[in-house]
Amino acid sequence: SDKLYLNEMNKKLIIENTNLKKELEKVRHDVANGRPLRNKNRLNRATTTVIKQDFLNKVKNWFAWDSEATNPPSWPGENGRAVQIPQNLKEESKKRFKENQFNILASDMIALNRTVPDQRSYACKSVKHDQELPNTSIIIVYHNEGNSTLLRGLTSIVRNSPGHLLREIILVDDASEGRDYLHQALDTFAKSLPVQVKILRNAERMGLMRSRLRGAEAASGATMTFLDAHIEATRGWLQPLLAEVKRNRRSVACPVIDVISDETFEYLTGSEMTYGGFDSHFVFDWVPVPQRENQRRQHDYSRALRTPTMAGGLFTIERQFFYDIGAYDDGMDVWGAENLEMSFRIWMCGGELLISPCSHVGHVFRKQTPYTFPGGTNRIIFKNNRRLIDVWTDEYAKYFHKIVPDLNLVDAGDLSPRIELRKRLECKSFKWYLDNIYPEAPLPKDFYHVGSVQNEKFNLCLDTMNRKSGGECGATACHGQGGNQIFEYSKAHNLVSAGLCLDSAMSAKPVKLSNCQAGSKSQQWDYDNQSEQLRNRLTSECLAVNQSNNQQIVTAECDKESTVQKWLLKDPIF
Ligand code: LR7
Ligand code: MN
Repeated sequence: SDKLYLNEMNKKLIIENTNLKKELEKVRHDVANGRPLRNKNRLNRATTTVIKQDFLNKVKNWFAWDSEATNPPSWPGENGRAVQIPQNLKEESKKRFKENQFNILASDMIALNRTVPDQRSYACKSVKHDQELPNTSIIIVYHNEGNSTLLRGLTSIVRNSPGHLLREIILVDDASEGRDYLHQALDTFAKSLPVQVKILRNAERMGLMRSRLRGAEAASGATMTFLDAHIEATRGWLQPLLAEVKRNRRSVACPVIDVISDETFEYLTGSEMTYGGFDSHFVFDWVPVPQRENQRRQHDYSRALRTPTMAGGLFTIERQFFYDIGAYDDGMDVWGAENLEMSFRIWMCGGELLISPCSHVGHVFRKQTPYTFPGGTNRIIFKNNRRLIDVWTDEYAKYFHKIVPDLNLVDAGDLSPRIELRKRLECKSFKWYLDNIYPEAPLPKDFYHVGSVQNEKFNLCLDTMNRKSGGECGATACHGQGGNQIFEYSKAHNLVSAGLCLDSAMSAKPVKLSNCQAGSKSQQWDYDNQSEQLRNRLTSECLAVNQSNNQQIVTAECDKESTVQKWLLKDPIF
């Protein structure tokens, strides 16, 4: 079964792709006519029973870990192109999508060493890196990962990293179920790589945080580079990350994360104009890089961005600094919230979190997780979030508990070790973080009121009804539970909930929830303490309960006597 996988791959390619068939015929022809093979000495030790030896030699050449070796451009997915699934395999590819929540058949059709376009800008290519960079241990944890995605990730790392900078690759199998290929065949593949690979296998599911902790314990490099298991590293990806850590050992450096399509495995360049933030519910989000940050880096787009948060999966950190700053919270389970926890911690406790625009790594973005959350998704996510919020966000913890009241249904476990850590490291306040690192955060900061907005006569409170931007604002019976009835009345005179602004562009029409735009008059309201009215600055009309439909909020000509126009700012959180 030596090189079984590789042979399997080629078998598939031969059978499934007619272009490839032609390509292979050419190779056979070349070999038969005695044309020399390139890089003979770099060939792998692969053997096969399926494919003739002369042909295989050429194929092995293409599989060389040498980054110069390229495949015929007509091969599926080459140069980052989308894969076309043949008609007769479409049904199967759909059926098997849920195994990984991506199209594993598309991935299987792509060579492990496919090339993707060099993602670096001209400015990045001309950066001269220090020759003496610290080395790194790559740490990849996975639970039930696809085969070709994992192997292509490993291949891309080896092909695109200077060998002397790769201390080792550490794989942590987080108790994958079934999936035979993750055992002996993976061991064999790992042995064939020109880098030391350690494979640790958890006896029980530990979740990604504790798995990464286990991987870190086995690492010996000067730095550690954490990666997800469905990635493709691109040309020159590693040096910029290591250079940042060398410049400042308290820097944690992320690549730009490019998108590998979950359907076609097309390689799409990620934006260098967005970086990490979070939404109004403390969920990681990509947000536009603000002007202030581009000014700070003097519009040199090869310089790293100081990002408020990281996505979590892909970053380089000095090995000792990882521990100095508190590693991971080992009380977190499975998935989620560890990315913001680490982001807040890095900034608040004296580190620096960066995205290097010169480092690009592709990641298969999935719409859902393919694996289980033992004990229930919500319970785990809420628990992790409590461990993030309750330890790191000071007065905002109260706010978060109000907007997500269900948080209180779960046990956060023992927080004292993390609170202790925060004290020991003498970390700064969350307010400091918001003021200095993430002033654009969608959290109430300068406000008159955060709480409910209530019409007493009808016992109705403004309610987002969980609607998205463009939806109508609603009103429901005041329940005092917070959630969707929490609104901020800001000093900029916006009424904000879930990051959306109450917007009344047209008189007498239902009031909408829109993306907030600084200075937009349709989103500005003046509250009159005396008359208890909220007057819109664009239409000069007043916020009112729709008399013919209680659930709806409109504006109407201001009338001090009108009971539907009277609003009280109640239940302040801060
Ligand atoms: O129980 C588990 N055990 C594991 O080993 C659950 C997961 N895992 C592995 C999993 O197989 C994968 O290799 O952990 C890795 C991350 O899980 P994904 O790929 O299902 O997560 P994701 O890509 O959807 O999520 C992002 O957010 C997570 C929050 O906990 C992690 O920080 C992921 O590493 C992170 N991924 C990225 O940052 C890539 C860019 C995505 C974005 C935005
Ligand atoms: Mn992932």
